[in-house]
Amino acid sequence: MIRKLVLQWGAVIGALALVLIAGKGDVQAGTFTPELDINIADDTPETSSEITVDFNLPKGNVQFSAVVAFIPSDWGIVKGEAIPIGAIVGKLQSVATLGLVGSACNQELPVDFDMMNASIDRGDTVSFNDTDKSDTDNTRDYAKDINPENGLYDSVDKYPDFIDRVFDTDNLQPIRRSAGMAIVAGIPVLLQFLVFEPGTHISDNLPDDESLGYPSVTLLQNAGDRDAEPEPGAITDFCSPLTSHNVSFAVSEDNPDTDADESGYPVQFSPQPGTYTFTAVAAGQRDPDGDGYENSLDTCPYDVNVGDPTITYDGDLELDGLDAACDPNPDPETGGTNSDEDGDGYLNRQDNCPLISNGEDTTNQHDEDRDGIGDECDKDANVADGELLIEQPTKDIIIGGGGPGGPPSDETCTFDGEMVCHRLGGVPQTNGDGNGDDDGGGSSAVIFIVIGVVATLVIVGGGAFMMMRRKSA
Ligand SMILES: [Ca+2]
Ligand SMILES: [Ca+2]
Ligand SMILES: [Ca+2]
Ligand SMILES: [Ca+2]
Repeated sequence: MIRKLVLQWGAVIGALALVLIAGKGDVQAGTFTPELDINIADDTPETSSEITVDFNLPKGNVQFSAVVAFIPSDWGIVKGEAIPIGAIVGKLQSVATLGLVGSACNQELPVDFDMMNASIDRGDTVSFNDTDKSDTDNTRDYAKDINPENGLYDSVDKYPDFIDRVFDTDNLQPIRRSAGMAIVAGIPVLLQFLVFEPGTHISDNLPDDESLGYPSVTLLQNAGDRDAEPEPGAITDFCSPLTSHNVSFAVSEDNPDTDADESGYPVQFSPQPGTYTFTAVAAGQRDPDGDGYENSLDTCPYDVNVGDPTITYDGDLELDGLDAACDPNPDPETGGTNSDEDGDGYLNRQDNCPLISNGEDTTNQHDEDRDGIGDECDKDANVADGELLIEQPTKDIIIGGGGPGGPPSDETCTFDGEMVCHRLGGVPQTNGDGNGDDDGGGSSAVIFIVIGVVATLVIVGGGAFMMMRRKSA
């Protein structure tokens, strides 16, 4: 434990050192060193056990643009249909670092989610928008409880339609989905984990190697939705550090918001004795000028900053949010202090073109290549600027003292007389368990689908700033 703390502090100090160097004008790529730790409460083979995942981004790192976690294919999981909708299957606690209303990144915000088993019926959907303008509550459909009114958010009972617009492949069917809601600054924030079959192509920028296991995708709000319309909001930056602590329960717990009894359903089963590798693939946001600040944080994405945007006044003496490297009026004595320099409705620190009007009456922040720089000021609006930093942390978990590995048996997967593990026919067992053999489970050409136990408060696709563009209450 002490060693781990030392390592973490080492990472923080390293990141700070880089920021200091970058502030002096050296061109370097942004730092991106996400940390993954996974622990299992009970290492007994073929039993239902709680899994804990910690996924953190140290201070000074560029923010995530995407995270997909992979669960070894030998892990056994109960299929989504075998657990009641609304049952609590886990919880996630996170601490995000935010910049509010154009200020530096100095707001720490703890956010907790109870994760509920949620519908995977893609034929029965709910919108992320407020489609019923006749009511007066201004609540968006995903955060309502009207259809049906049963104590569950409609985004638990129904499949959010925007999910299909996030991925680079059409018509992806998850095996399992869990959803949680937290109210942040009056905004209902939806967090989802979706688990897909091994080899599923999630994003053009991320690997889809079948041997990695089952991809578990984390979605925050409707980030990555190609049809989403941004809005000015109070959250103007989403910064590091970011911590997340995610617990996937051994068995489901009762949801206090419903009348039904949803407790005691197994959530997942450990495999046979062996060593299994969990993998996370994370992409960091781009930083074309190499000053250490990703485009969503950098108001001068093509110029090395004078100061550090996470520190108040640094490089921005008049506090308008524009770094002096590209601020047309950086002098507090003679310049204007304009927190919305181009007057387009987006504060400078939220605006993806802070010097060119691209507000809601024009292109509304459109960013074709999704690099965090709006089309209106992007040197090439069709080619993302800056390197995509990819990191792939792993964690080995030993079950039953180690062994040849393999999925749990049918008997293990039986609950209340039903075979509850999800199985796919005709799909060869993959070897993503890290034990270097062919799993020895040849007779069972059976795949056990694994829930999204690995997750973090991050997003696939368009970057963290979608969260900031929800209107504040
Ligand atoms: Ca810059
Ligand atoms: Ca300034
Ligand atoms: Ca603008
Ligand atoms: Ca762009």
